[in-house]
Amino acid sequence: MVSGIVCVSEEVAQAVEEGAPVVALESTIIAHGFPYPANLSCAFRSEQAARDAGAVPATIAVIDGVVRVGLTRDEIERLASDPKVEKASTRDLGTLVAFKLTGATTVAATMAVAARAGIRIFATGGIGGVHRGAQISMDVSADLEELARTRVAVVCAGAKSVLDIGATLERLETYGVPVLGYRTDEFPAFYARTSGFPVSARVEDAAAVARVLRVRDELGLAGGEVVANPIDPAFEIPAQTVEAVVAQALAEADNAGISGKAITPFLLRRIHELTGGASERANLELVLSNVRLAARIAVAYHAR
Ligand code: PSU
Ligand code: MN
Repeated sequence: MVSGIVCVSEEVAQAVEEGAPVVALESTIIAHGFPYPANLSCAFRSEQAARDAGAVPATIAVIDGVVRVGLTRDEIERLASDPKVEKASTRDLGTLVAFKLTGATTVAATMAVAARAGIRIFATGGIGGVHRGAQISMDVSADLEELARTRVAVVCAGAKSVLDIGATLERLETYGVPVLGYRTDEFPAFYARTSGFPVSARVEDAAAVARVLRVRDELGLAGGEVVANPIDPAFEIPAQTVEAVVAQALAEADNAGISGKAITPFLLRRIHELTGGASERANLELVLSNVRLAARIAVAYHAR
């Protein structure tokens, strides 16, 4: 227990205490990122991938009003199968705990909790960002605000092209968040390896990322880092294919009047439905690849 309302599993608490490698994992991806039972398999395989690469996985969620870092199998099953589980961003943490509710944490909320528990590295699929049309809707994910203030590195496959990727990168630059391209000069677009936009720096291995994190710690810089890891070419879906599907999903969301926190889950679900198995497979593989990289970064970061 970090406090009466944050419960860290024994395994994670011991690893943090010893300065051993730990990788935080989010739970919105479980509750709202994949259909059941693919979500369950993604969650369990992610935890195993972290272990296989030498790090302790710390999946984060709010369960019946308790902020949990490191979940049991039953808790993960519940997040995967209970449709009533809410999507929880940073703003929701207070109410979920105060009112004893259950929520699956987004990148933003997971970062906030990970930092509180002393975890420096986090793996996910894709980050939220500036939505297309944000000039009017002002829909910008709280993930970017959290990256601006919370010192946790987020290993991801970039951002989905449902977002305005150029504007997302501009906002990260404004916030002083480095975007480190893992063996790439271009920011990846989730299913596709390229987006046409440059990263702020290229890194060749996990040790280089760990060095950057340590320097940023030492300089006392606020905020996190984005580590952008392009999807394996074997699972990549061509940008034009994705674009057509995204355009259709966005039009449907618009027609159905869907907005706010519901838009991302809606778009993810429609993209999965419209591309059949391909996008689900790609999504799973890129998550696992991100977890493996995050674990290697954690191992390098904690080796002193
Ligand atoms: N992007 C994905 N898969 C996801 C998400 C984003 O490719 O599952 C989830 C993450 O939890 C992310 C959240 O933090 O959506 C962003 O939601 P919003 O745009 O409402 O902030
Ligand atoms: Mn939003």
